[in-house]
Amino acid sequence: MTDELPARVRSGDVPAVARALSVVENDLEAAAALLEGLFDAVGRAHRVGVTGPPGAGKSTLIAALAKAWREDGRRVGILAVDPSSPFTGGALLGDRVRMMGLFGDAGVFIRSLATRGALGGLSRAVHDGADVLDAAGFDPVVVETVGVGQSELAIAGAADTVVVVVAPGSGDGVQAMKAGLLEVADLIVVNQSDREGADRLLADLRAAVDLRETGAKPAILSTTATGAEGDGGVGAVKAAIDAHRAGAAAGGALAARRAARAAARIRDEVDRRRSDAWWPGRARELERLSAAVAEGRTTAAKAAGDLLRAAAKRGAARGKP
Ligand SMILES: Nc1nc2c(ncn2[C@@H]2O[C@H](COP(=O)(O)OP(=O)(O)OP(=O)(O)O)[C@@H](O)[C@H]2O)c(=O)[nH]1
Ligand SMILES: [Mg+2]
Repeated sequence: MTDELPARVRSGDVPAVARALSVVENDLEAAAALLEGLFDAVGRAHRVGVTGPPGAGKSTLIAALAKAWREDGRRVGILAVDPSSPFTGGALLGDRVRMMGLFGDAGVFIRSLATRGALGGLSRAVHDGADVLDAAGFDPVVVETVGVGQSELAIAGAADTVVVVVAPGSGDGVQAMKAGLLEVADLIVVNQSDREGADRLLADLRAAVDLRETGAKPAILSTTATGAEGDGGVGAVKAAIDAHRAGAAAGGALAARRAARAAARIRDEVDRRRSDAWWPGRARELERLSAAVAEGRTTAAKAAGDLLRAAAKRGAARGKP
């Protein structure tokens, strides 16, 4: 990494932002150094997580929102985690944005982060990538994830405002809600409201949210992100996203959420470093115990206990705590 990369990112230089995101994606040590040059410029952007079942219309909605934000003069940064699969009928976010006529607009920055390697690594890359876009002056910074697993939920939950997008039929919106999406949603959008079953889904979701006894109840809106008369409800979603942030900032919830996010990042980093320092030199022990577990002679939990006890004994013998 060159010394001037942080300065160029801070000035909003687009090629520098692209390069910084490659650093974040590929090089742990260089990413840490890069972020040291950015941290005091981070924290201004509104981070918006958009998640929901495959094919609900997340990318289409984000592109429509981006167009609306551009009309407000805001520069929009977008990270897409796990870009569209051929199975969902979804399209690449970049294609959506192009269709909105935003291609070539330097005020919209889009990047896909691949789900390579461990999910913990991806989560870190998303946080770091959002920091880069934030420092570069993009506001809002939007992260699209397909919210099906708990870990993807965790990534989406690392936002100031979480928008859950569901659609009639697509993976059954109510089912997705049961899988925990309802708990992380600050705003629920029933998209594809032009399609059969949208009213029913809306009613079901309203009923489910009304049953909630704890926590703030998310607002529920409906959209036709592909466009309808007027703006298909996109303007109301944009307003609700802004209103959530304003309310959270005033009530202290935003600061609390950001502190929790920071704590999670610190813990992840400590865990990673401890793990990286701990495993080398234990390959043979691991191999022996793995065979024992695989052959049904012990359990994985007991094997882990054996490893930790042996390490503690050796540490004590060397006079270390
Ligand atoms: N009828 C209708 N179709 C829509 C609407 N919004 C999106 N679609 C279509 O639904 C399909 C999926 O849209 P995407 O925006 O790619 O959905 P996604 O949730 O990002 O999909 P993945 O990223 O693959 O999970 C596309 O064919 C869109 O054109 C809508 O409001 N009405
Ligand atoms: Mg998508």
